[in-house]
Amino acid sequence: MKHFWRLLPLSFILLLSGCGAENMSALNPQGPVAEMQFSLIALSLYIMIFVLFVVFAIYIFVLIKFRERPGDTHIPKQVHGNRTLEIVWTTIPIILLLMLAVPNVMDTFTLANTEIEQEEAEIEEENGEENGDDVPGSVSDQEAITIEVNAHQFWWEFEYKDYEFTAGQDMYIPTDTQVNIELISDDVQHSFWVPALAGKQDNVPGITNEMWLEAPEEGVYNGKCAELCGASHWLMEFKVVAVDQGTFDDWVDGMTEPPEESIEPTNEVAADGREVFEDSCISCHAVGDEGGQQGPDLTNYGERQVLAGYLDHEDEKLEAWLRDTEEYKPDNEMPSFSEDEIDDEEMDALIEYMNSLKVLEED
Ligand code: HEC
Ligand SMILES: [Cu+2]
Repeated sequence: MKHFWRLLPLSFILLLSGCGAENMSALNPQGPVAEMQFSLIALSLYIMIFVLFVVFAIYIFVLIKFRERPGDTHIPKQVHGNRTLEIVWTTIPIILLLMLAVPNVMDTFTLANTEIEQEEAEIEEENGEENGDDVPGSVSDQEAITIEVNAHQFWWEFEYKDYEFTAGQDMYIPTDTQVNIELISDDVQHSFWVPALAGKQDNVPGITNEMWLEAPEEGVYNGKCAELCGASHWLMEFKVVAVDQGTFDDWVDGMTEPPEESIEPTNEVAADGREVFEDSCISCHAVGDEGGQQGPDLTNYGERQVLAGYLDHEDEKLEAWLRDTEEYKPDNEMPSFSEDEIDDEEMDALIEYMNSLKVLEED
């Protein structure tokens, strides 16, 4: 263990890379909100490093220069106060704190104001014809959309306010568009966190918290609950799926009016599956505008990135989940289904039906 200390930098790197999983790192910011927050982190880090070096340099200099030397019994000159020094060491911290405070306060207001980008977009639109097209990377010219995020033990519900429908687990958003987010909870406190897109904000029962984010590029951004909310808190994951505007419009159409096949399947096996679904599942899960809201909306289940937030989206996993939900998410609100309730044949039909639940055309 003599060289144990050598492991320290290594463990630090491992720690950082653990947080740096693809598309799930605040250190790899995407979009205006995350970039703004990252630059604040960077600014305070640089200031702290500067202070650290200056203080340690003075410290080491003083240690060496004024150390006790053998045979030196002379007592140094005794001083009381030094106006110049005191002014210097009061002014420098004030300047440093101002350098921290001004951008922090300004960005805090920008981030709290969900109208800001919208207003700028409108102004841009008004001036659009006169000064030509907008600057790339500047505020978007699309209208903002609003999503109400209702966090549940242990899943996510996304209500698209402008379109009046609900989606579960996967939050689709159009790229380069401001997405205003209203955070609520009906049970306990949760926290909505998509590290690559924006800092976290709490979902608090009885309060609506607001934030906004914007994704510059198409892709899947991982999100997670960041507030201990129960036994399966650590499995309470979701995805933000950023797609181009055209795909998003198609998705919205599909979610508001799912394909006929999802409601009355022509495929015989899927039709049997739909029956099982109507018997056992529809009271909690909606497909289209039919069904309960006690569990995630399943209108686009076939296109889910993962199952129940974190399981691989495979038939075996779905069956295992339905047979024993407790095994995969302790304390979750969904019942398990034994073979007495749903036999193997019905199970296969149900899975076939579930996989057919898609709203986007396959290419
Ligand atoms: C009492 C209400 C209830 C019933 C009945 C119910 N579920 Fe669920 N279901 C839930 C809840 C709540 C969750 C969220 C669990 C979690 O992740 O914490 C869920 C999650 C799921 C998921 C994962 C969703 C996703 O987006 O990945 C699937 C799939 C699912 N249920 C399918 C079914 C099927 C199929 C049936 C019928 C055999 C069924 N459920 C019956 C409440 C219910
Ligand atoms: Cu939670």
